[in-house]
Amino acid sequence: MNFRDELAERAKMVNKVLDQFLPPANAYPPSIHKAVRYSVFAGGKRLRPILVLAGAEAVRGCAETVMPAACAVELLHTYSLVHDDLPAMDNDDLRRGQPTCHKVFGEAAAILVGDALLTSSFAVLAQLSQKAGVPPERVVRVISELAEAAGTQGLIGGQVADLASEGDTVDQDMLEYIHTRKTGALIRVSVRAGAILSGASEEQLKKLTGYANNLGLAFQIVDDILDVVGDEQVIGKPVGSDQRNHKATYPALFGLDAAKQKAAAAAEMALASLNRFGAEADFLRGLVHFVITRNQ
Ligand code: GRG
Repeated sequence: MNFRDELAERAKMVNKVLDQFLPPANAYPPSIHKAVRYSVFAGGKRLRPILVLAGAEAVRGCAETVMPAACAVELLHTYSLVHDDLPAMDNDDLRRGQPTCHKVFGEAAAILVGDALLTSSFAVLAQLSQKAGVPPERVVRVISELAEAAGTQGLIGGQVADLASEGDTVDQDMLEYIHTRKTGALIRVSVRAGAILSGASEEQLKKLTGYANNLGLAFQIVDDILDVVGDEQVIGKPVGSDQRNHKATYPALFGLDAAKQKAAAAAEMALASLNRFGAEADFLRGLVHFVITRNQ
């Protein structure tokens, strides 16, 4: 199986388990469950859950065991997208190639969908010990790291800084502040979660954190580049929205060519972080190539 097929296969496995975790669309009250399912299954690459699985494999853990954590991260990620699209934030009409949650179900529903996804993310994680037999101290550590990644010094902090700097000229320090939190925090905790739940040593975690930081940076730069040169049909959202919204991006600050070079350099650093790992980290290596060459 080639790498892209393998990715698609893993995304399919994640979707199957997500489907089992979420209440059926007709569970009472159906309006919220329909809207939750709409947002989760509207598409999406499933990069973060795939990183959880690959993080586990890199330390010779079992992907199946950490699957609930993979789903938990995707639920939390989807919450952030639903809330980010709201009129009070980015006011976007399209996400993952589909009308955004608030466009279909209304604003109140979209706020509640985000709240429900965030809450269920932690509920799913908390079951890991009982259902998959993972030592409780590992589960608690991951719950704590995920909460931190999602909080005011992670995702929310990055979002606040991003919203506050709209229309301003942003320097490199602020750009990095925003992206290490908005994008980096969740990517980092994904890789770490898989590894922590599988009993990684602190030395392994350090290397995997270096990998994830650089992968997150490469991912964000490519995201910014796609907003300039991407195909709207493929990326599933309007091209040029960063520029229209005066967003801080790598191409805006450094130019397109320098942004591409920075993405390539971050990809190299991500690969270098895996030097001491053997074939068990090959999927993480493949993901670097995927992130740097993706068109969506
Ligand atoms: C509302 C707390 C809060 C945070 C919102 C997610 C986010 C923060 C903003 C969305 C805009 C954006 C460009 C964020 C950077 C992270 C990012 C590139 C998200 C999109 O991730 P993909 O491409 O999405 O993995 P899919 O749809 O494939 O899951």
